[in-house]
Amino acid sequence: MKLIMSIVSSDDADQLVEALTQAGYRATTISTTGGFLRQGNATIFVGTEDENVDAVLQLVKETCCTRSEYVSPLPPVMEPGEMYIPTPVDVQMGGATVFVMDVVRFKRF
Ligand code: 2BA
Ligand code: 2BA
Repeated sequence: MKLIMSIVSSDDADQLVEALTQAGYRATTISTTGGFLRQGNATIFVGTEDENVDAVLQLVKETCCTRSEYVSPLPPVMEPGEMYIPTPVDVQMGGATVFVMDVVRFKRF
């Protein structure tokens, strides 16, 4: 068994969970925050048998399309008198960062 952890844009999360549940997979969503942009994203966990992993990854790929956006990262912690001029950076939004992990034990009580 594998645990598939997909970090996706909050905008794509509902659609992905819908696609997963319609295809018969079970999923859990938690609200998360990216370390770089410090904006909300969503992390979706799917526990499933090894042979389903590729199909789940395909659903993630189809649902979470990549788009490019200019955004300003949050300002760093400043000393008094220091000035911060925000420089927007071009980042790829959407898409998905996916980790597939081995499940040592799966229990339901
Ligand atoms: P964030 O950390 O908020 O990053 C958002 C996007 O900003 C990243 O998209 C990437 O395009 C850009 N970015 C991040 N760190 C950067 C840096 N040091 N310099 C320049 N650009 C940078 P993704 O790579 O698609 O990542 C989307 C979100 O997935 C991340 O949000 C983070 O929450 C998570 N993530 C990505 N890689 C991860 C990893 N190796 N471990 C844990 N979480 C990860
Ligand atoms: P939910 O997805 O909201 O599911 C609540 C309950 O609905 C489940 O209880 C199960 O009894 C039923 N259920 C869910 N999906 C089903 C399906 N495709 N067919 C038939 N019945 C279904 P639990 O199995 O005790 O799960 C409780 C919560 O644990 C789930 O909430 C979900 O958040 C998480 N979960 C369970 N199995 C998971 C898995 N394989 N991967 C990720 N999260 C899982």
